[in-house]
Amino acid sequence: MRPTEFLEVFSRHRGDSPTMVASGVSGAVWRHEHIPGKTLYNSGMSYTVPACFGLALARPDLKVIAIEGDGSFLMGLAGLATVGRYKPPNLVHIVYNNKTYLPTGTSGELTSAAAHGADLAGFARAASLERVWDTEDAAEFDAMLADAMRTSGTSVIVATVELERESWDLKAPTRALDRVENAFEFQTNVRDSTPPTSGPVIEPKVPAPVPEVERKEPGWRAGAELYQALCKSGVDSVIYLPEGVLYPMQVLAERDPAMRTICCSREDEGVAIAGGIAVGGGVPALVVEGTGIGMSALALASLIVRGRPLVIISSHSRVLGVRTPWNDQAAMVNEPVLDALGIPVTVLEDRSRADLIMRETVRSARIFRKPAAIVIPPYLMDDESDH
Ligand SMILES: Cc1ncc(C[n+]2csc(CCOP(=O)(O)OP(=O)(O)O)c2C)c(N)n1
Ligand SMILES: [Mg+2]
Repeated sequence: MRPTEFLEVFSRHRGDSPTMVASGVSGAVWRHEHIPGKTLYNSGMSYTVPACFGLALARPDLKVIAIEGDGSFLMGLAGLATVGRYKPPNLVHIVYNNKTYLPTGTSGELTSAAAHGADLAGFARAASLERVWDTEDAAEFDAMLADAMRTSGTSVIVATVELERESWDLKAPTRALDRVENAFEFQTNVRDSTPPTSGPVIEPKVPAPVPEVERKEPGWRAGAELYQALCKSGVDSVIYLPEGVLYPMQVLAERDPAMRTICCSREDEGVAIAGGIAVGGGVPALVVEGTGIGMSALALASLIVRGRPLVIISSHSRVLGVRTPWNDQAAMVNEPVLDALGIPVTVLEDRSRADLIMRETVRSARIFRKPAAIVIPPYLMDDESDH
């Protein structure tokens, strides 16, 4: 299909659905049919789908659309596996597959793996997604998108689009789009979208009391104390990747039916999921090893630019961090990366201060509309210690 056909089909079916568009394809969607508040542009190469996934979880009353190019899709394969694991019923994932990177304003000759046999729909099926389509035909794309918009489930449509650079000059933009303005417009629009009367009602999450800790392994009593503090702070979503120090907290979050708990496949993708949850009105916490902060600089920068709150709980600090030789990298990249981004950090040196520090960190993240971090040194998880 031609790029203009792709955009025309999308405009006809999108309705009121909030749409995030990845870097690359953003320019085309913006020029063709900018509707203030409905579309978030330049949502990051691999972070668009995770952010839409987070928004879909936080706002089950909305159908959320992600559009990304083949290059972004390939960069985000780990996040695709997470979406396949949870399969939210209200996510439509569209891949604009021109098999190249950056065709606009360039020679358009630098191809992606999609031009060399990588089967994008095959990746989606391998991620255990069931509603996956692949087409080169505009009429088929029309029928598939219509179905995806009216049917419950996570749908993936890989639309192969011709490389036809002239059709990108659709409508000249009247002014450059401001990234911050666009983010706030989008966020306000999502907040003000009222659930349809026939849709599911969103119940506010009330954290259940933490179950008694039956396990005797090291760190479980400490983990329960920290998890209880997290629940009391107002956090309603935990996004984590398993790791040794914070493992008990992560297990307790998984066991708590009142906590929206998501296991991500990469921490940077987890940051983007948390950002989507925040756009949907949730209060997310990222619970990860310091190494994961090292992977997440760009994703965190994106949250800062767009004014999205996030509480980060990350293990290993630069001074109090290193117990074993293999923790050295976590200690090297945790606080230094947070500092470089201007993210405020408190090292929780004593467990008796957990309630206070978590409550106030959540408050700061929400008021400043940006990430705020609590760093957990490993000794804090020693059950027998006074800390
Ligand atoms: C992490 C990262 N690396 C590189 C870029 C620069 N970049 C912006 S758009 C783009 C191409 C994306 O390719 P694709 O998703 O296929 O979209 P297309 O350009 O074909 O529309 C690149 C490499 C970026 N935004 N982020
Ligand atoms: Mg492309």
